[in-house]
Amino acid sequence: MRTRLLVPAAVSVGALLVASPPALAAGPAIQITKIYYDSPGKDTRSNTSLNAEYVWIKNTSSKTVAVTGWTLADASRHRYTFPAFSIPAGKTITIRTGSGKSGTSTRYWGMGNYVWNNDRDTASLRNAGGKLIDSCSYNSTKVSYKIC
Ligand SMILES: [Ca+2]
Repeated sequence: MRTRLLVPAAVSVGALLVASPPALAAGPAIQITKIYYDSPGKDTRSNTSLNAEYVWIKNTSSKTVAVTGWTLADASRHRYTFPAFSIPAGKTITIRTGSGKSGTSTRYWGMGNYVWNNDRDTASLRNAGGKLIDSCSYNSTKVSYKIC
């Protein structure tokens, strides 16, 4: 009886070892995929201009992921905190700097000034426990956005 119980356990361990390498290679399930940091035209601080600054966050996994309490921050510690919110499998959401009506695909930070520096900055995505999930840095004035 003891021997028969050990067999399924050994099979499970083997299955986990086989499944692990592709999961690690894929990176975090929730990723920062783009930062549009230098909104077009002059930085007039109009709401339209503020909202032309944005970050894309994608759920690259095959499952809905709850991001309630997660934060997106720049290097100067401006911080957006997600309310009760989930990102469906494979979907990308946009976090815009200015004000607007937040929905399932676009969230508005509600800032009255720009968050993302036009030359260099780092975006950090942390879970509700403060663990770093993903980050993306840029350092260029030649382009207006960074594909992460
Ligand atoms: Ca900017």
